[in-house]
Amino acid sequence: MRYSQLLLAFALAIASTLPPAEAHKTDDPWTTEFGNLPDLAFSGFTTFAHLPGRKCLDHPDSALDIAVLGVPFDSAVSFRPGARFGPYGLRSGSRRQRHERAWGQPLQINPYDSGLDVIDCGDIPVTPFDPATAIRQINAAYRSMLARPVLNSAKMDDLGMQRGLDGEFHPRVVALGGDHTIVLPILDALHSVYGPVSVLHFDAHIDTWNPKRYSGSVSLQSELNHGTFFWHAYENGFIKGNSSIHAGIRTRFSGPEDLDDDITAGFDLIHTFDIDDHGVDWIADKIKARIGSNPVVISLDVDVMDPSYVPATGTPESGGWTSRELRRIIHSLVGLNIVGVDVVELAPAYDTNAEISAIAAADMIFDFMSLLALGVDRKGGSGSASEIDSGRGGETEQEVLGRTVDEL
Ligand SMILES: [Mn+2]
Repeated sequence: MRYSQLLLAFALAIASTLPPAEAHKTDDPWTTEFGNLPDLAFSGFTTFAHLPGRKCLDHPDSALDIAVLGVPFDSAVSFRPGARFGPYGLRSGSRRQRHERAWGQPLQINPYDSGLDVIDCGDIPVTPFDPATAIRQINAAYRSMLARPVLNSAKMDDLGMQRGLDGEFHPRVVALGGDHTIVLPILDALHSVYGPVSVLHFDAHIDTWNPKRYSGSVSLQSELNHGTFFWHAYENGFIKGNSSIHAGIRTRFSGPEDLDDDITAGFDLIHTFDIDDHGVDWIADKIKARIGSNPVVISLDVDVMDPSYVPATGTPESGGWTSRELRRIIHSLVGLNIVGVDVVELAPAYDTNAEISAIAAADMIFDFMSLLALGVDRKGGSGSASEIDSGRGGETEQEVLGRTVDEL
């Protein structure tokens, strides 16, 4: 008899001697008086939003709809380190989100009780000593998540969610960074399922910097970092041409050539000051017109918010959006064809004792979850695309509108 069979036989023998579970429960002092109480905001295991937790990477056959996945990697940052603790910070900041009380008035939905199963899959145990291997680990883990069957394909169909090039639904992963470099292996994985995707990038920085001109680039390894990963994604064909957009940009550049490279990489740009000149609705309309019905990855660097709201980040820039402004923009994006979400660059060591950054960042994830739960507007875009001129050349918004992955 094999060792595993011996263990199983032993376990069965022990189980047969125990009383039935129900009989055991009736006289249990906790169960009798307080049984089945849900956890409170401050009690319980700290999963994201008190979601059920499972180390999914150890269960490659388990089905998933929406998975929260921590990516504690920060070995490629240019200024303050510490985003490896981002997943921990985001989970802590999410403690007041509970499925029993998660119905949001602006979007009229509870994303944790909407017919799609949402679980916290724990973290990818990325090595902190070898960035190249860490990038491969992130890619392998993300591909592992995408390769699983979904639990509620009828619901996904009902919501109009994007199918992969294989005609099947694939899980949606909400990645908790980590520094922004993690998005390169994520885009690589998503590209293998959907083909080239659009990117909606909330950030103070463009992150499309040409690695040949990026400070500190002294080797092949160093050319991949949290300021250059979108350039690599463009060069590898992971991003669909002329159909991505930044929102909230306000950093300094080497010169105008950085912005030329940015256009080459496929991005339009909304400056942080556009909110004063044009308002929230204009920004949301411009985003929807640019993305249309393309499969889109939403990548949020928490430094898009002003450092007075989110001090806990690696490269803070003054003059950012308030958390209220950003949430209103996100609320206006219902209907996007979202295939992946990440929230990155939260470095809790620079937060206040009140965890203001972590709470704001976790609330953005709540809003993204709500967008996922509300599904895709199959008409594509806002319908106001023709009124918006990107002014950056390339494909017009009308050309981008209405496309599906089949046409790529
Ligand atoms: Mn940034």
